[in-house]
Amino acid sequence: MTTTLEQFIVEQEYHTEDATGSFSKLLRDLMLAAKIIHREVNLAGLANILGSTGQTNIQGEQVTKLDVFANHQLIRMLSMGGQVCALASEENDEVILLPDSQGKYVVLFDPLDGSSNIDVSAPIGTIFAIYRRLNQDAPPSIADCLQPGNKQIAAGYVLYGSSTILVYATKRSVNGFTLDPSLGEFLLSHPNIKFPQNGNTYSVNEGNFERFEPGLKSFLQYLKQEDKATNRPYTGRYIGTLVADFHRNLIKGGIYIYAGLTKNPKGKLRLLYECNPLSFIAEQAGGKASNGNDRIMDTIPVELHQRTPIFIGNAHDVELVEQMMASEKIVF
Ligand code: AHM
Ligand code: MG
Repeated sequence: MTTTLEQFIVEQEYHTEDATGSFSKLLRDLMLAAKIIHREVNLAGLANILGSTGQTNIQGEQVTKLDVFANHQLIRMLSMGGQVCALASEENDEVILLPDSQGKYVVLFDPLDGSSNIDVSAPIGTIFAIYRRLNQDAPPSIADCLQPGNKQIAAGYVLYGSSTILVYATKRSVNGFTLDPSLGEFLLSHPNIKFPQNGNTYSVNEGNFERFEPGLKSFLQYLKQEDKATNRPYTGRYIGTLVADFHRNLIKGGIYIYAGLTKNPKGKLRLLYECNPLSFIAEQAGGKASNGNDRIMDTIPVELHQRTPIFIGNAHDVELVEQMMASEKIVF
């Protein structure tokens, strides 16, 4: 039997205490934004939407036309939908507060992850994290957006790849829904996702090898050695779109790494928009996410666009790299 995302959401709502429909409505708003972004992504190359806007964002990165489009769609859908009181986007300098909203939720997102892959028709994605509003009786504030990842109630991503898949996690389970373009519906294709235990993929930008700390270099060398019992050598796969690399490793088993570098100890990826939501999904799927020392989701955010190193994937791989880095510890 085929289950649509819509049916799945209604079914889940039935099992939750929040039976007011507010959370389901929020998910529907996200789903609609995802379909609109999917449509535009599939036109990239035909419509005049490739390339840069000529501007840079708060992170100093080039902003592409599709970044702007995706960001605009998400902000529009979520702020019009009435279920959120605050939003934060990787592409906006400041939080977006909706003081007149009675919305119970807060959404943080990376509208288009992997922007540098747009112009080469490689996979890109959208990542989102959902939190509860801190105080229903007070106006929303930046504090609503600076909650630690362990307060997430749900998280997900949409991967615009060979097909478009929406993976969505709650504390109950992680499920994947593939978009059937002929129906315009996301259909349940990957129920109850768990990291396979025998995966042996590693994903890291090895161009940075000389900038890695010694323990990480040792770990990468270890992965390349021959040993049948531990499935080594591992296979190296790196697309350069976090969502796509994470998704492959979630389905096949493995580890994704974006470490601190000698000149850049916090690495590149953003805690609130990229690392927290994927960490939530990883843990619900039986995996682990660490900054090299501690659980990513226990980090207390101090600023909106804060970065963190990330080691995410199968628990045994993440634990091993943590151990190897601890035994050859250096402080950048
Ligand atoms: P962004 O496109 O949202 O700015 O995300 C940053 C991207 C990630 O998707 C990807 O994993 C990483 O940057 C790749 O960085 P690098 O080119 O340094 O390997
Ligand atoms: Mg990103």
